[in-house]
Amino acid sequence: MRTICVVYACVAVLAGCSNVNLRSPTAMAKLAPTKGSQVSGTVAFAQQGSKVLVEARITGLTPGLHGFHIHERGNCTAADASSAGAHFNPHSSPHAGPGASVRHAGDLGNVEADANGVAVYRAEVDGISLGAGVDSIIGRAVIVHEKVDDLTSQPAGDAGGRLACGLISKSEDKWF
Ligand SMILES: [Cu+2]
Ligand SMILES: [Zn+2]
Repeated sequence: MRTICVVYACVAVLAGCSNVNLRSPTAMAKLAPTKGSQVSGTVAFAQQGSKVLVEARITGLTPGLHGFHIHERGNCTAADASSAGAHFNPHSSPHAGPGASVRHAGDLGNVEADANGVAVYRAEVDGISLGAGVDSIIGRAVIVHEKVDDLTSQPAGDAGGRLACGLISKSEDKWF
């Protein structure tokens, strides 16, 4: 009984200051610049039913559109982030945009930087999850590119070099 009371107290406190469902898994990626880049940022993920809400804030960009993807390997160690591999593509689909019914699961489209080089991104994405199945993005990487993703060129939208890379990790459960 005592345990139950403690849990309720924690949930009540957190619910007051957060609109994220406490039962939904969340994950984070901290984007760090590749060699010669100034681009950094944070990406937050929250499971919302069968979709994942992706929210990002990225700085140090040139104004305009930049390709934004989940790549298959959670390895940002190479100076150019080539270690993160290709786009996350568990179902061997062609490259496309986030609105397409057939696409790489990791195709998040583009972020758009303003005149100050700051991009804010928010989208509900299907085909990925924060669970344990083949669609899971935990342990993979997020990449921001030099150029616009044209959403059609194969295999990666002709988005050019990799400006920042971040490993996707499950957020710590702070409420228990
Ligand atoms: Cu990419
Ligand atoms: Zn792709």
